[in-house]
Amino acid sequence: MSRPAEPDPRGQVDDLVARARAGEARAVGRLISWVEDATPASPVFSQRLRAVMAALAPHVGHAHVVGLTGAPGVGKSTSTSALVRELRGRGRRVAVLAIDPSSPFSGGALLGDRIRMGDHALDSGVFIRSMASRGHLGGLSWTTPQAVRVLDAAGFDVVVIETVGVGQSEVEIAGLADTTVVLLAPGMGDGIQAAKAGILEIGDVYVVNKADRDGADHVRRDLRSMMALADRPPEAWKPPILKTVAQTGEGLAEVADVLDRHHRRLTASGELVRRRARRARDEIEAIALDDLRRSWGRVGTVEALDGLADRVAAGDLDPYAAADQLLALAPKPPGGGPA
Ligand SMILES: Nc1nc2c(ncn2[C@@H]2O[C@H](COP(=O)(O)OP(=O)(O)OP(=O)(O)O)[C@@H](O)[C@H]2O)c(=O)[nH]1
Ligand SMILES: [Mg+2]
Repeated sequence: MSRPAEPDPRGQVDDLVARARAGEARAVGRLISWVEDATPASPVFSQRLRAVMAALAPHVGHAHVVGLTGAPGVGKSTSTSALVRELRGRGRRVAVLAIDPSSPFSGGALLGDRIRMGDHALDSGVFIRSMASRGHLGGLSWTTPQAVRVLDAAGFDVVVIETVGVGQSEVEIAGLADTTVVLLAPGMGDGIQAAKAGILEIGDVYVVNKADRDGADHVRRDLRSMMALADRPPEAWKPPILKTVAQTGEGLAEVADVLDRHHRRLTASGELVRRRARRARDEIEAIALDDLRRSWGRVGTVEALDGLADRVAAGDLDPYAAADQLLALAPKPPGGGPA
């Protein structure tokens, strides 16, 4: 990865975006690297990111963003690979972002994923990228939505975000995706575990994988009875519970069908637009708060915050008045719009 001394001129960004849109995988990969590089507070990289995002903006909104989550070992990577094969058979261009929220490094699991994904290595209609989450804001890095933007603008019909369901990451992925697929498997904690993890609220589609093993029907029954307790308006989407054997691809055609059906439903009801606006809202907020925090660093507000904290702790000042003082220290945002 090259580290330029100054931001790339706008022309270079436009050229790269044009090449990405023409289907050049290297250009897509480069843009995602730029997105990742921008995470540490660096004015040079973040200025470049701004230029990239401005160039992409007119081209986003086409891709169906599918989040796929589930406990470690349920078969997410195997399922993703099988789903990619199914969607390719239907002529779709598919991108996969495999996010590892558990560590800032790409570990052994991701290496294993790469081998499994190797099936698609020579297919230009498939783009696969592993991203280590830096846990910048919450479990999933906020670079994820930016990477999705790159893939969307590059013309992929489906973008699959695959992440292991630990902690908050599955809730966050549901916030990023148009359609959230929750994967389960027999012998992995089953339904009770599911209820605990709060996955009953996030799934648009449930898939019981490893249906070749004993207990898959039991998991499905458990899930179905728990979902029956949920309060849903009669016209609401009822999350289907499918069964698959990801290793052989069995059941993946049904998964692809249901994904299409959900996408059509979201589009027709206007929910797609609402979900995307909600997502954009979160993104704007994250970027603005991040900028604010960084600007505090620049004007020495961290020291001021320490001082204010001491005074609040001593009962000398109330936290609201302290927050007002802190905000008053932040420099005003540039008035001229994006650079
Ligand atoms: N019997 C059976 N095994 C499967 C099936 N799908 C996946 N597996 C196996 O289950 C293991 C885990 O599969 P992965 O696809 O790596 O699961 P994962 O959810 O991506 O795992 P992590 O990335 O570690 O969270 C592998 O040994 C797979 O070969 C299936 O349908 N049936
Ligand atoms: Mg995996």
